[in-house]
Amino acid sequence: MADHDVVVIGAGFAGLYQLYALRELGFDTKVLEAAPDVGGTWYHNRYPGARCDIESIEYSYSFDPELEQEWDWSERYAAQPEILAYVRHVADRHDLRRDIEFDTRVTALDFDDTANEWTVTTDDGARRTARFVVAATGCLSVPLHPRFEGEDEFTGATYRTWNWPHDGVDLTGKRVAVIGTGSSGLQTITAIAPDVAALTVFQRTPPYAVPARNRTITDELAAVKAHYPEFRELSRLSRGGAQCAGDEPPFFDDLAADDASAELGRRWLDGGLCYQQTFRDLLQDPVANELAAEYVRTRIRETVHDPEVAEKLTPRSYPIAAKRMCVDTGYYEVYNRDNVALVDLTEDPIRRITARGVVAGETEHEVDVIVFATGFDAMTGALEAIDVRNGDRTLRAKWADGPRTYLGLMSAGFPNLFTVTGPQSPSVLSNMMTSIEYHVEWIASALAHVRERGFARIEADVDAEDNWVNTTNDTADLTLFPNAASWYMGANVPGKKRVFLPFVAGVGTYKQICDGVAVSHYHGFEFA
Ligand code: NA7
Repeated sequence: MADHDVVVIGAGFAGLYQLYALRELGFDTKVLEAAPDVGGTWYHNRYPGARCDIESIEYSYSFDPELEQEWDWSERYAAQPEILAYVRHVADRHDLRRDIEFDTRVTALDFDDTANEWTVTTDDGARRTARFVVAATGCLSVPLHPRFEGEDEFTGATYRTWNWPHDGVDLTGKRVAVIGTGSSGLQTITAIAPDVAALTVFQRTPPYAVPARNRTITDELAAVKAHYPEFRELSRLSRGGAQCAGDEPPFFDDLAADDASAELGRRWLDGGLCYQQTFRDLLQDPVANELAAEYVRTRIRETVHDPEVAEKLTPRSYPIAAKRMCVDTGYYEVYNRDNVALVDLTEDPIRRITARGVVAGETEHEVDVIVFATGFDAMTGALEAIDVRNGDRTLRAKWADGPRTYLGLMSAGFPNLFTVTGPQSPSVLSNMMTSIEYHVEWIASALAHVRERGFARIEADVDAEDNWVNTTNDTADLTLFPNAASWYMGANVPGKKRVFLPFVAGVGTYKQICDGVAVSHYHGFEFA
């Protein structure tokens, strides 16, 4: 008899809802969380300016209609403290903490093929057994710590955006270096620039950033609350798990040149990631993509006064939106400040860190503080950090050439182990909340199905998995995504196999496929 029906790993948005959903079905469920509290991403990422790049109206749970009505988001894009307050509120509201063990990191999962149960080992050496495991381990939860020569010699302070001190850091009057210009770097840079004495930004690849047009949303929220269920349903069927204002985007070739530019202008004025959906084929048609990219480049030139700096900030080496776009509030304007300097690492790579600062090219940049905003081992990192075994088979070995999953939900050879928003599902290409809720509910239904029929195990079929892996790779190859060295491709992690990790064909399409699989008696899954 196993200790639990289900162990869920992680108490972020996914783990919390998985606990709620399984509890509702009467499964004895235990959540194990490495951090001291709930929140996942939003527990850890407390750097200055940390903010979601999906709109609050969409980036929230839909499973609790009363909560949906009661909770008031203050801004179009919520800042980290507000999101963390929301997660905590949900945990308290549904009394979830009583089934969560905090400060407990799962280090190993070992499947007993005869007893059909997992042994879950944690960093305190404890072991517990569970019939099923759900890895709600997050897509961007394993931070990268690139090692720079001499880092230990630095006499100033170093911080990482991923685990920013909870009491904050007073950077007033300090000379600060920020390494990394993804979303975390951008938000940090924009937030701290007015306070610091000097800010030196070390940029390897310039991002494409679109304006957030952030604002208070009292009236908009009230309007959506009046028909939230219908609103959510549209999001579930949409491409990105969140809606973009206006009609279904046109195909680029259906537009006259002036109309195409006008569409880009309209999306730019609306702000946010919907810019990348200006044309339905923006990530398939290189001409459409280049037009959208050039539009942003022109905005950068218009905004940044120094043409040389503007050119360094201008992305040219990859298609727009093939790497995650950033949503900014005054990022480019920062470079018009006298106290901000940009170092282009493609011209002057970081050679080492010294006691006094960062040497890039031939120049030593003296600073008091270095902030690392250098990204994550995305999508596979958290699961591969756990030693997952079934006899002499390990998940790490199986995934050495890229993840292999069926629907991004299970991996053949590892029965009774599910992943929420795992690789080869839409996950990071979508509003995570929509994808999380879909997976949680799908997994809960699958477990109810297993129980009702008296089965002890569910496992992905190898042929179904091979088909799915081919489908996800083939559809990614139809797009411009593989033309960028992005974390979607694993390209930011030295030695990681470059394989496109998420499913590109959209949340609505994915839902139709997975709904169909469930209805057809879980086609492609084996039960015993
Ligand atoms: P990202 O988007 O992966 O950004 C990491 C940044 O750090 C990016 O600019 C990297 O450059 C840079 N980087 C990484 N390693 C190095 C080294 N060794 N030297 C210099 N620069 C480096 O992570 P974020 O945390 O900003 O954002 C993650 C997601 O969170 C984001 O997409 C949203 O979904 C929210 P590169 O581009 O690889 O050349």
